[in-house]
Order: sequence, then C-alpha cells, then structure tokens
Amino acid sequence: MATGPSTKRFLAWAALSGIVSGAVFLALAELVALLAARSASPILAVGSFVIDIVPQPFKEFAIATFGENDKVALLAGLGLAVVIASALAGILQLVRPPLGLVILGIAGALATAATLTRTGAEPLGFLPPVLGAVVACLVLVLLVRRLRAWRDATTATSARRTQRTQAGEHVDAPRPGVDRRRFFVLAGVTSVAAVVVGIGARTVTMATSSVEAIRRALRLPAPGATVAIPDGAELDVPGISPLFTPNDDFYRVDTALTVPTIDPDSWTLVIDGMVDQRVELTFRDLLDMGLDEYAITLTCVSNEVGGGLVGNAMWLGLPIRDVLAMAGPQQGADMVLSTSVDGYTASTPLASLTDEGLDAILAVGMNGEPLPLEHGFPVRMVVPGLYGYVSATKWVTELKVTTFADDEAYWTPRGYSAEAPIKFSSRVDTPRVGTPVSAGTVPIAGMAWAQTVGIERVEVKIDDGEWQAATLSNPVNDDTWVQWMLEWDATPGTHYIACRAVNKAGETQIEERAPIAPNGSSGIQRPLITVT
Ligand SMILES: Nc1nc2c(c(=O)[nH]1)N[C@H]1C(S)=C(S)[C@@H](COP(=O)(O)O)O[C@H]1N2
Ligand SMILES: [Mo]
Repeated sequence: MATGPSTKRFLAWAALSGIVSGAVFLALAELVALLAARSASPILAVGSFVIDIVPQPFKEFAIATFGENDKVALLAGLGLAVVIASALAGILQLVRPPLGLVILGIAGALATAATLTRTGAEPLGFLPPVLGAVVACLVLVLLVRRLRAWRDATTATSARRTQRTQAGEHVDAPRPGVDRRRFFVLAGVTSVAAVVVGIGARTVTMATSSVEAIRRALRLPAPGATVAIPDGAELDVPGISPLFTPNDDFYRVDTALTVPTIDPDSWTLVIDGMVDQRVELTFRDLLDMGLDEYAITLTCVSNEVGGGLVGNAMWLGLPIRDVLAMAGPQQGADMVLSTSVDGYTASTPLASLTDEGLDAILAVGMNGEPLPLEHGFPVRMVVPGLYGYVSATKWVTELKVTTFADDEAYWTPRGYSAEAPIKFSSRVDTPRVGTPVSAGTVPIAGMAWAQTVGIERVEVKIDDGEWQAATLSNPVNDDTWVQWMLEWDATPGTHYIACRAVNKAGETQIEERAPIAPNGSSGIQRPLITVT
C-alpha cells in the first residue's frame, strides 16, 4: 500500500465521502418526515433532545451568551458535530471498514431514539432517521468503493511506471483519471441532490407547518343547526365503509403539486363578475354569518364503478346562496366560476348555488374539525349532486358570476363536461375480490348514493339469480350515502355478486358501462368471490 502525501489526500476525500453521506442522511430524513411523519425531523428531534437534557445552568449560560440566537447556536453546534462525525465515518470506512457504517448506524439509532421519545411522536416517526441512515450507508459504501478503485489505480500506475523503466516493455496502464472522475461524479451528484432535497423538504415543511399550527389552534363556532343522525343510520357489518369517512381516510383529488397553505387571517373571498356589487368577505365575516352542519357525500368524476373516490363528511358551513345574495347576481348569468388560490377553477350552474332546496355550501369544517389543509383549508365549496370537479373547489378565493358561454373551467378544455351531475351508483365493500370467505351465512354489504334524490332500494344478484332487495341503513338525508346489506347463504366455489341502486325517482342505476370521461362512469360492479 502506498504511503506519504497521496494517502493523506485519499483520507481527505474519504472524509468528504463521509460528509456527503451525512448530508444524504439528513436530506432523506427531511423528505421522509415531510411525506410520512411531519414532526420527525431527526436534526430537530436531536436538537430538542439536547435542549431537554442539558442542565439548567448550561441553558442559562447559552441564553446569556447567544441571546435570541440560542437555537441557531445549538443547531450550528449540532451541524458541526454532524460534519465531524460523518467525516470520521468516511475515513474509518476507507481504512477500517465497516467501522464507518457502524458510526452511521449509531447516529441513526440515536436519532431514532431522540425522535421517538419526543412528546407527540408519530407512529411512523422512526421512518425518517432509519431510512436516512440506511441510504446514507449505501451512499458511503458506493463512494468509498469508487475512492478505493481510484486509489488502487493510482498506486498501480506508479508501480508499473517503475516496472516499465526497469524492463523497458510496454504495459497497458490502469487509468486513475477515469476512476477519479467516477468518484467525483458520484460525490457531486449525491451532494447536490442532498442539498436540493434537504433544503426543499425543510422549506416546504416550515411553510406548511406554520399554517398547520394555526389550523390546529383554530376554534370554529358551534353549529346553529345540527344534523340529526337517526337510529339505524349505521349497519353493523364488518368490512363495510363507515357512514362518515374519517378525514384521514377521505379520498383526495386535486391538481395541487404542494398543498396550498393559507392563513385564514389573510384569506378573503371575492364575489364579482355579473353582480350588482362586488363583495369581499374575510374568514371572520363568514363565521359571523352563522354556521350550520350539513351531511353531504362527495363524489369524484374519476371514480370507477366500485371505486373509492367517494366519501361522506359532516361539513360545517353556510349556504353559498347567502353570499351570492349579498353581491346580487344579474340577469343573464347562468354559471359561477369558482377559483382556488392555486388557480384551479370549476364551473357550477348558478341555479345549483341559488336553489333554496339545495344545500350548496361554503365549508370551513369537516367532521368536527377545521378543514384539513389537503381538503381545502380554510374554505371550500361542497355542492350536493355535482361531481367535485364542477363544484367542490378547495382553497376557494373567488366566485365569479358569469355564463357558460363566456367562461371555461380547468377541466372543460381537458375532455370533461362543463356540467356534470353525479350518476347515482352503488358498490360492494364486502366480501372482497381476492379475499376468500367460508361457506355459510356471509353478509354482502356496501354503499349506495344518489345525492339530492335519495336511495330508494339496493338490489343484489348472485350469479344468474334474481335481483334481491337488500336491507338499507336509515338514511341521514338524501345528500348522504346509505349502507346496504344482504345475508347470503354462500356455497363453495366462485360466485359473481352484482349490486345496483334504485333512486327515489324510481330510476335504476345505469347498467351500460361508461368510462369516467367526459362526465362520470356508469355500469354495474360484479366482483367474483371465492367461497371455500
Ligand atoms: N383547488 C382545487 N379544488 C378542487 C380540485 C382541484 O384540483 N383543485 N379538485 C376537485 C375534484 S376533481 C374533486 S373530486 C374534489 C375532491 O375533494 P377532496 O380532495 O377533498 O376529496 O375536489 C375538487 N376541488
Ligand atoms: Mo374529481
């Protein structure tokens, strides 16, 4: 093995490899924290941990010395410790493998412990430090492997050079330049990626978590009118969807690459266009108008027959017709173009928003809490009976009274109809395709919705049998889905189960298959169930 200055040079590059791996650790942890466990940023968790364990006199010393910058000083100190430890890991990985990996592993374990012992630690809190450490190990192994190839090529070249001068013959020389370049390309690419990902993820987390904190602290007024939930509104069948979809399970569909974060204090809603007077409302103005509860089932036009892009919530809000009335829509208008803070637009028939008998609302609450950020915080629209893309604008900031002739919404030039009432439908939740059931009495159960009209009946057909009426849950109202259930005497083999709804207008669910574009799917769901 070569000695002297060239070895020192490789030690320095090994230290750099370690630092790059450390950066990868932190960056990946930030990214995973952003995606899976908001509060589990390892560097911040370790920082808080340090704050918690340092003795009080030391804290006072730090505050006295650094003043308001004590947190900055702490983070700078931590950063320095990370740089030193990862440089050491890099050097050890070159000269005493796998000691470098051991150091990274210990760092990962410490970060995980700090993260999981934080108050309010999330169940997935271990993911950011663990994944960060694993990928950092991988990067370190690859970097040191390339570094070693470069070093070996360099020593081999000088050895051959000596040989050649002695024997006077030509030998194909190894090319240290190539190995050197390969090392620097990998080190360069990973460090740039780490910086971009790390800073990007942290920035997004900080930008969004402050509004998340505002949201969490927000106390919405109690509803004036509440929705009565009748007895028997929910059937007791394992595997059926709950009557109200928990916010965390509620489907999410939007074009927003990052969730818009709006401080309700700076939010306003403008009502303009073909109106007698332009109106601008603050969040406070809305709350002061008085809020009521509304149970409404939302459906996405992209929901395939039997699909999951449908959910039911107890919304807290107020009628859109009340805010429209303040502006005074003019003769000739037939549409309201709602705009989101991110530029998304939806076209809703004016009549659907002004109809006294229809609960088209501006919602601020969802299932007992302020709207989650991804569901439109602080204010969104919900209109019973219309697909979400033509009615349910999240993060709404403007209602422009206009005409279908003059204005077009986001999805209209993209292959979807300008107007799109929901096609009423039903789905089987249990039993499921791919999950065999035992022969005997098996409940077949699922959901059915016909917003604004109501579900009259759901029928089930086994194989080529007769359509049989299922038992319905007691409906909350006609805007809300119902549960249905039929006890089936299942015999061994495979069976097709089909379901279809009949609405209160006496219409039967459309059997003819239609794709989701341009205005919603239709057809009958017919899962094939295995009975053992
Ligand atoms: N700002 C904005 N609002 C939007 C959308 C969007 O892309 N951007 N998508 C709409 C569609 S297609 C549907 S189905 C509903 C979904 O609402 P959810 O994500 O709260 O379930 O939001 C609607 N509101
Ligand atoms: Mo949708």
